[in-house]
Amino acid sequence: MANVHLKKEWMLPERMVTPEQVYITRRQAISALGLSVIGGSLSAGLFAPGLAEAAPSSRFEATYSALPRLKAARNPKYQVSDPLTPMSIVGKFNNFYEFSREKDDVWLKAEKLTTRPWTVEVSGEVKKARTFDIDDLIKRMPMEERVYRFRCVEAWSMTVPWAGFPLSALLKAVEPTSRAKFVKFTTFMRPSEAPRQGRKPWFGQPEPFPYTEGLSMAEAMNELTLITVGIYGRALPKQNGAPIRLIVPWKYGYKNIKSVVKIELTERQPATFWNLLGPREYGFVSNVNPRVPHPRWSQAFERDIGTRRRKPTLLYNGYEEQVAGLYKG
Ligand SMILES: Nc1nc2c(c(=O)[nH]1)N[C@H]1C(S)=C(S)[C@@H](COP(=O)(O)O)O[C@H]1N2
Ligand SMILES: [Mo]
Repeated sequence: MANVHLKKEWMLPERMVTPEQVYITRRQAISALGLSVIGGSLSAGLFAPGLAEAAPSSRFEATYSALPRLKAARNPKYQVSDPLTPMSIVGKFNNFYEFSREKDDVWLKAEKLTTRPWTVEVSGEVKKARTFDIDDLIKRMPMEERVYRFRCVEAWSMTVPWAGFPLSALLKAVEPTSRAKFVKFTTFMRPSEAPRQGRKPWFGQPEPFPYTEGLSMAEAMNELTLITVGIYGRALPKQNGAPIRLIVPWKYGYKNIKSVVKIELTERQPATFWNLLGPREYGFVSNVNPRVPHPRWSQAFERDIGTRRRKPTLLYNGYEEQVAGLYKG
């Protein structure tokens, strides 16, 4: 089993991202209570350490090998020269804030998520709004496998084979109206399964669950935009966003919303989770761009979580040919 405990020093947790005012508010609140806080370790000290070390890796293997296999032929058009990132890493290094602020215990905490029955409502500015049962949807849509690069805003990256179908195929089926300008995605809201969703605001703003994301119609219709139900030839593991998530490989990782229950076509640009939390740090568009630093770190390089190599970040994460046209002018 590959070592999944990555060095911490190059990890830039998105939790550091909570807007500066929130931290200031928390600090002031804490000092007002007469508690002491040691600078940067503020958030680290407040949360229990990950459970991954304590759990046997056989638990991971067992859960993973119980996932149903998916039939999806690899589309040779979408290949990447970087080596694939092993599932043992992809499945144990996750951002899924409904379950944890850490990365290495999401796979254990997400076990609680019920993924059947599961429906996805497709509604809003469409002529044929519908609620799909996940298994019907999988049967109905043209399934394929694509190897994509994935780049988190925290400057780590991976390369994996996803299975799914173009979002455009689903949108065509519901017939968007001429007023549809954006697509809004929403994750489940179930505090009984995902305890962080029920957390009371604590010295500052609450996190705006359910998690939401959005794309413009043109981005949603782009050939690369993939509704994803599988990885490495099996159904998605819970920690990776079972049973259905979005993959938009030219955008930062947080746009790749997990465990989607609703897809809504809208006239107006929707609010999104990270943009609500940190509007100055997380824009709506969020295209991977090595020349545009995050306000608190450079985006010029990234760390591959599989090979652990540092490599230069590519404009649009290497997908310039497919998407540059969307952003001309
Ligand atoms: N619902 C939901 N979707 C989410 C997140 C989340 O916290 N909740 N995290 C995002 C972030 S920041 C990243 S980097 C990717 C991580 O996907 P992975 O765990 O499959 O690598 O999921 C994205 N989708
Ligand atoms: Mo991310």
